[in-house]
Amino acid sequence: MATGQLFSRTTQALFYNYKQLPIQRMLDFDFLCGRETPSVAGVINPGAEGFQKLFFGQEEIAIPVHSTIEAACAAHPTADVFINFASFRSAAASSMAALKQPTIRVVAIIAEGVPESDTKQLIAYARSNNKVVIGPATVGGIQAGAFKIGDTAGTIDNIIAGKLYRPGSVGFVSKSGGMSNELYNTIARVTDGIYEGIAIGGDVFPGSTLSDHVLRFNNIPQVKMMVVLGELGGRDEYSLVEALKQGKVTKPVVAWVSGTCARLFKSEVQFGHAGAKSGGEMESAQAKNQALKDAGAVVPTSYEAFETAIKETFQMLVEEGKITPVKEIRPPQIPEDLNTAIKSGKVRAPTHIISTISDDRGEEPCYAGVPMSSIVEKGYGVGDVISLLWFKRSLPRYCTHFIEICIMLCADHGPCVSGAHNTIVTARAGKDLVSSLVSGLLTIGPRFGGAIDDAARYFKDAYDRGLTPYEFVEGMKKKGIRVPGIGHRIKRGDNRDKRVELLQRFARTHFPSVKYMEYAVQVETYTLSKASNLVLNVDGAIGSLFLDLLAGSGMFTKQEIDEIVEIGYLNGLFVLARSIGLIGHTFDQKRLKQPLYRHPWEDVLYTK
Ligand code: Q5B
Repeated sequence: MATGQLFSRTTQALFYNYKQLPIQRMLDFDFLCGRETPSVAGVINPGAEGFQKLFFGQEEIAIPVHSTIEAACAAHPTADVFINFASFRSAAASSMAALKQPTIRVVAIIAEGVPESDTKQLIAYARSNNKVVIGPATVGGIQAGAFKIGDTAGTIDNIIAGKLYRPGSVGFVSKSGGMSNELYNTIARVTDGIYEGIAIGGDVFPGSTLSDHVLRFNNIPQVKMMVVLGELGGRDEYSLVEALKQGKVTKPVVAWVSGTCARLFKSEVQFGHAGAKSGGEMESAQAKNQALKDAGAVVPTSYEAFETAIKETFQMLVEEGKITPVKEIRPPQIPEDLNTAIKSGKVRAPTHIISTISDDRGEEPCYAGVPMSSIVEKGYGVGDVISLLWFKRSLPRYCTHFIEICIMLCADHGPCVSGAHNTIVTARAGKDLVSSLVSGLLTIGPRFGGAIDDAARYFKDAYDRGLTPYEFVEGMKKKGIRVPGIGHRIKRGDNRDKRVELLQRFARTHFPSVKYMEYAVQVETYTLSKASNLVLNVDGAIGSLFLDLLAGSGMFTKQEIDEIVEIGYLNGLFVLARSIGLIGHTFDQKRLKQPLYRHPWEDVLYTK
């Protein structure tokens, strides 16, 4: 294994498999340490490309996402650490691919359960190519104040408590990632803190060993003493014993091998890690602790005494003048995520949208407070749903039935009307359903289908002001405004619109009052006396009848009626209804495989 420093304050990593939380924790650590550049240069997310937004301090940054390891390495040639968050199934292949990249020097493998034969191949390749593997089954490692792998050291609170935002004098190596978090705190309490900490992982064959890192720490001038936390099982600790015996380790080592309790069990016990089982006396925690002690390490009598042993060793080095404890600094405050702060009640934030008609946050969506299941159980129809979502109340059945009749009667009026024509031409131009539908809907307006609101406005105003049909129609003429709801291209006095008759018949039977409709009929009688095409059309019938519905149902205040008419809800009925027909025309044209429409020359008057 290479000797000396693995990381620095400028080290950058490539992160394999996009995991928002550990990447954000790395970037938060960077900010805490006052790094100038983010420690994650890029993300490799197989099959995906683009950018991921993350925070670097208070600022949002866009981290590039690459679909392959090769592309990421080519784009970020100075990023020499590969943090592998692949699953145990693909971790070995992706780690080998990374090791083969000339720019990658260190590979950290987080996954547990990587096949041992695969790990052995990775180790062999790394050793013969002077590269370092940390893991598998590791949380990673950290160089205090410089660089951190993924979730190492846990939350920001833990990192601050462990003073990991600035370098200390202790090199620490452990098998367990969970216990390393504990030890970062312990070491910070009794020394000037960690310089570097590595969790080698709990597998039987770790990519790099306890002694690999101790020997490396021995070459780092800033590291003045080492703390080692081993565990029962395996013989890794004996390579450290050998190194100590051979005098290769010149700095004090405080060590403890956990798992001494294994002897209390009658049979062999497998602890949390794959490698943590005592195969025989040599692999027991007691034997390894004794061997380390005999080789010159400071080994306490129990885990409880570990902290004191670390403290005494550190104080001895201070007294000998070998350590000048680092000066304490105050780390900057990491801005809290808005969602976390809101959850804890620390801040309040204004919302950007207000909605009063529906809510999908509960177990089932609600329309104006009515759950979907009630809508189905009570046998509600489309009219009831419109009543809830448009008018925010449950209207009586005759009202919702009237709405449904309007929808049915206006669903289509043949292929020759403006909307259907546009839709047909668009569908025949090869456009999709939405484009064909929208092109038809865009024709709905003051002349075609979109006169319902204006009809309601003008009829209401005229009726409420007590104008006679004569005064109303002539008044409109003087202003140069056509009476909305009156007139049709093909309907005449002697060929009335059947839809108007049907709507009027329903209203006369079910509505408590039809005063606005009767007024519209009187207006029609007057306009028909002027020209036979000036019939009350479907827009005029719906407009006047909806005024009767609003006024007669007793469900709306006067102000609410005025607001509905002023905002203009009623063209929505035609838009909704005609969408049904326009969708039908689109399917019809597609089904008939109609070619591109071209209007015939003969049908155009070419003139100068
Ligand atoms: N004149 C609908 O006009 C139409 C007059 C009027 C006073 C009027 C016209 C109009 C108001 C808007 C309206 C909804 C453009 C119609 C619909 C859905 C549909 C469609 C379908 C479906 C028809 C001839 C003479 C002129 C005009 C006068 C006409 N309307 N005077 N008030 N309202 N109505 N739209 O036939 O003296 O000769 O100059 O704008 O309610 O869209 O089926 O097709 O379901 O799809 O082209 O039913 O009435 O008549 O323009 O040749 O006028 O009558 O001033 O007088 P026309 P024009 P003058 S329902």
